[in-house]
Amino acid sequence: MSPTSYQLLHPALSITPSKSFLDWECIVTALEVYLQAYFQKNTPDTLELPFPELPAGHKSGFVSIIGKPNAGKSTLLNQILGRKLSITTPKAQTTRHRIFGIDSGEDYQVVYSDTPGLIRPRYKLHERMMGFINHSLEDADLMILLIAADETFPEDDLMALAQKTQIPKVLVLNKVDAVSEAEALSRMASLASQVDFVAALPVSALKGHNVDTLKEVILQHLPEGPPFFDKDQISDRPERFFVGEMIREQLFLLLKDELPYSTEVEIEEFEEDEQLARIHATIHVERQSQKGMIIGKGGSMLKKIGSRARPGIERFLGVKVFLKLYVRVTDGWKNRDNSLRGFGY
Ligand SMILES: Nc1nc2c(ncn2[C@@H]2O[C@H](COP(=O)(O)OP(=O)(O)OP(=O)(O)O)[C@@H](O)[C@H]2O)c(=O)[nH]1
Ligand SMILES: [Mg+2]
Repeated sequence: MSPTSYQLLHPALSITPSKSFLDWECIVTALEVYLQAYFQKNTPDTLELPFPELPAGHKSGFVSIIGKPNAGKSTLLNQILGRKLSITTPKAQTTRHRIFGIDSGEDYQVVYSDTPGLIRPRYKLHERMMGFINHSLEDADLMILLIAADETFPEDDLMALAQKTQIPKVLVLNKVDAVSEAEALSRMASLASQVDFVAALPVSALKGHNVDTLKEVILQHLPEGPPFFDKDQISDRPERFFVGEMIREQLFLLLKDELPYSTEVEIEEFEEDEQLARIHATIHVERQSQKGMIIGKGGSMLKKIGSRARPGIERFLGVKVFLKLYVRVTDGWKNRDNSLRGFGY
């Protein structure tokens, strides 16, 4: 992974193409020009060094959390961060994007990617979701292969993905609280024999068991390097993204059967001051017949969605929230390029 925010040279420093790159005189002159310009721009009280002071041995890297739907990837990310960032529900395919969760300490920064669960795509939204998994692996330094100990479906595609991914891999067997010790051990042994892992450990993401050990193991396998983001930054996504996710979480928790999979949330208005956030959000559905189900009798379901989502949004933003929800039919959005692009897929 090459950090774009820590490029070695300022863009202003360019060497005229007519000169040879081995023309040291030219390089030295260009450096002098750059340094003069740099120090002129930065008077002593605004001077910022291009490289911040870092403790010796500072580590950093990108870690992708990969697994099947419902394995507990988002729960693990939240547990690692010590706060709720990614939404989690008992329904599969809750996460649809790649979401950065940034864990920083004095001498490290780990940028975790929560990803959608690996499935065989059935429509364009699925294709985009699977694209996010591949994309997250392209620039990762390490892969966490997260497998639920109580999962009974075959994991062949996941193991194949792990086998062809040429970065260090850590096997994490999650939900060990839901199975016996003997079951967990035999599952670990069978999975560990299929792929070359640098480490393997059982965890309970829900209860937090072994998560601190996992963090230590990850740091051991990351390279030394500077942070990629400000140390107080928690994600790459804006607040409004997480607000949309928290509304979508309620759709997954409250709506039955396949209906949540036909919904998408779009934040239309987001105004926040020190006391209040005014948020208008539209819930898109695929068909007219689904609109009534979201609204419910006399608007009861829509009201329930709003009142269940609001406390979490208030905790997240730290202010009171005025939330207005609308429902709109966006014909077959899951399979339309334009709609998907508009929704950030
Ligand atoms: N018993 C138990 N349940 C867990 C554990 N970790 C997660 N879960 C539950 O498993 C369900 C799925 O968790 P998520 O974190 O949403 O799973 P995910 O892998 O992100 O799922 P997708 O986003 O759909 O791919 C939720 O109901 C969690 O509470 C665990 O360690 N033990
Ligand atoms: Mg998830």
